[in-house]
Amino acid sequence: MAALRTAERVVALTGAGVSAESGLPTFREAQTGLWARYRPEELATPEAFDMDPRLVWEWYAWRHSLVERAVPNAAHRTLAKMAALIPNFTLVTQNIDGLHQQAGSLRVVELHGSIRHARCIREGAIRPWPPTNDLPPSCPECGALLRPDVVWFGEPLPSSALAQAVHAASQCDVFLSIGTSGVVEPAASLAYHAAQGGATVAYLNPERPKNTAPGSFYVCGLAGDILPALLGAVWPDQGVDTE
Ligand code: BJW
Repeated sequence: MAALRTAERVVALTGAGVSAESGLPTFREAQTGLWARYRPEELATPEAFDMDPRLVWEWYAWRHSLVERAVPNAAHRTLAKMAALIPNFTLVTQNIDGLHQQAGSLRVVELHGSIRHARCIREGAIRPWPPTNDLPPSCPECGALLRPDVVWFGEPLPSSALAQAVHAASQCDVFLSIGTSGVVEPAASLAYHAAQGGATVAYLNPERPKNTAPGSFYVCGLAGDILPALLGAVWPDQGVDTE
């Protein structure tokens, strides 16, 4: 907490746990209903899309419908407030749901893309999210298949987003890893870059992530509880978000 009070450069890396309290399932928790028989890791791959684009689109169409109904929670709102209080604050997210931006965070570094748009597999052009009554959808310009504009396993992350995240992590005073299991690379290594650069690293999660950076701290709890409490403790005049 003392480190955060005096920090000039802070990086927050968020994962699916930050959106859990907005009603969005985390990536690795059991899926429900129709989707209970599939592992997300097997659907979020270029191979799955090549084999059965309709199935992969149906999964993303379902998730898109959840995202459209979701609203930011106290964790998203608190991170947006922190950005205004810390001289150099970088919010890096693995989430594709856009809830940080909806909560008022500007300059969000999206490592894994966004479910808000689609992309033409032939030209790479970004297209609006298509109507999902006839799946898989085609590019309105060239007729090739569209895909969700997200990063699947085995695909490179957007180079500028990754470079920004690595740079910010290597230079920061405090690195907060929030609501992520820390199993997916290269996002999981950002905490190690931060620790190597001398930052105080803390993991905020209801369960201890598997690989934690040397000398790091672990705070057990839900993001929607811990982050407002942290904000209230470090900046008492900000009040605590209890909604
Ligand atoms: C709460 C909570 C509450 C619950 N409050 N918390 C090095 C070693 C080994 C393997 C690799 C390596 N480097 C690369 C790899 C391969 C691979 C990888 O990491 N594999 C591992 C699984 C072993 N990585 C890649 O393939 C990446 N690409 C790459 O490296 O390319 C290199 C390349 C270069 C040049 C040419 C070609 C290639 C790409 C990774 C893309 C990941 N994509 C996904 C899907 C995105 C789209 C979508 O959402 O559908 O991203 S996979 C999925 O995992 C998704 C997530 O963003 C990501 C991380 O998941 P996250 O957020 O951590 O979620 P969960 O569910 O795991 O955890 C949630 C946590 O929240 C839990 O701990 C809960 O307890 C907690 N929680 N409620 C706070 N209320």
